[in-house]
Amino acid sequence: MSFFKRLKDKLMGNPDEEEKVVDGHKEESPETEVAESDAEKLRIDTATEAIATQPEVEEQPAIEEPQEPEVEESKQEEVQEIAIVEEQNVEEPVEEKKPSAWSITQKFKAGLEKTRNSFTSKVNDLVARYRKVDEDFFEELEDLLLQADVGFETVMELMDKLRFEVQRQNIKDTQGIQAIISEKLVEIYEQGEEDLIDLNIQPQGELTVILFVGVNGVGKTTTIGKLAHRLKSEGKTVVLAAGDTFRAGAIDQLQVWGDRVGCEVIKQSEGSDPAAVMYDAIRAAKNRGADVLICDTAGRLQNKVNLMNELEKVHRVISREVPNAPHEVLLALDATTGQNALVQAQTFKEVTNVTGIVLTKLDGTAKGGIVLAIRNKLHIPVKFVGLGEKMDDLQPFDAERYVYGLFADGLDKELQNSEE
Ligand SMILES: Nc1nc2c(ncn2[C@@H]2O[C@H](COP(=O)(O)OP(=O)(O)OP(=O)(O)O)[C@@H](O)[C@H]2O)c(=O)[nH]1
Ligand SMILES: [Mg+2]
Repeated sequence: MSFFKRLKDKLMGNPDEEEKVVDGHKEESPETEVAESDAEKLRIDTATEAIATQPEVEEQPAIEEPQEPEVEESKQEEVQEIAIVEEQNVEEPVEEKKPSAWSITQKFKAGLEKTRNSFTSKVNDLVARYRKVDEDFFEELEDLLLQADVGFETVMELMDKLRFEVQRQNIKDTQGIQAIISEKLVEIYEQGEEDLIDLNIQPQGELTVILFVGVNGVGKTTTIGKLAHRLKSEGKTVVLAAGDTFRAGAIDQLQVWGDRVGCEVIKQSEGSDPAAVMYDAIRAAKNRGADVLICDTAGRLQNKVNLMNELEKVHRVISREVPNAPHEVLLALDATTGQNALVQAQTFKEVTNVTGIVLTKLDGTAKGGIVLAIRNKLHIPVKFVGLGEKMDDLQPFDAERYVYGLFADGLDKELQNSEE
């Protein structure tokens, strides 16, 4: 099967396994229709984008409408409050419906928009300027990849593969080079050691403990909320431990997420010993027969020895109370900090047994190539990526969807051509 056929199956899902979800309701229609509808979606998405890239038509000046009488300030506040409550209600987890493969693909596409706009437009520009593949073209391409934070080793590996492929297929023209880059990037990402992308969840009836670590502001607490939502939607009972007793407001922030997602939050007062919170939380989780306990911790600056000691203490308590726990130590890294994220990861790796990385705020950077650098440098799997601030914007990392996010526009054509 060709790369693009495989890619298409992955991005759109195997129609035999997919459930058709229309406006939140499962449809009982024959499954072949699903395939058609997804292919249709690709066409529509492509068409919509083509329309979106048309020069904008100037809007007609609006006819002035009579002004609404001014609402008193307190009333306005009331209205706003109601709006917020309604918004939260919208986010309340409803009867869970499985998102379609294509809708997850679209999340990657949206989350990688900044990187795509910056990187792909430069690649397009390069392709237009060069037309023919030669050594100068390769060198400029190399620079572009380095600028996108892909990382030196990965870029070198990719360039070797590209040169080889271009020679093998006797490619002269720069058109279509994006497709080959995509194929080779997926190949690089998926080669080598088996990645443990799936969370190490214990068998039914046993408690799984997940510890989050990372420096200030990288998105630990937010990610915990999103992950709790994801696990709950899989039918698991989740308890949260407010282990960040250091930063003012941190406990309340986790409580807000707990309320939103519908999880119990075990907490003590600000300034108390985080290890004691963990102890309480484990007891509570066990008493309630919870499946997963997710532990928040304070943002740690890696040079503060006492904070690192504290982390070790937390770890000790957890492993004493639950055999083989924590089952996951997830390091949150902020994608917008670029190469600095790699430095943080190295330090945390030395202090604690990091089992996976959550790369947050991928939507906020134009240098989304950092995913590849992390993989190459650290050999720790990127288990999840943060693609936005909404509850369902945390997605398991997926090399194919990631590459699609980088090159969506170029790949849509290839995917359509590979229809048969
Ligand atoms: N755009 C975007 N913003 C995110 C994402 N993840 C987290 N954030 C934002 O990042 C900010 C910091 O997130 P927190 O969850 O408070 O970070 P933290 O690591 O718990 O911070 P400390 O508790 O201070 O250590 C918040 O404004 C989040 O909304 C993401 O994937 N995309
Ligand atoms: Mg926090």
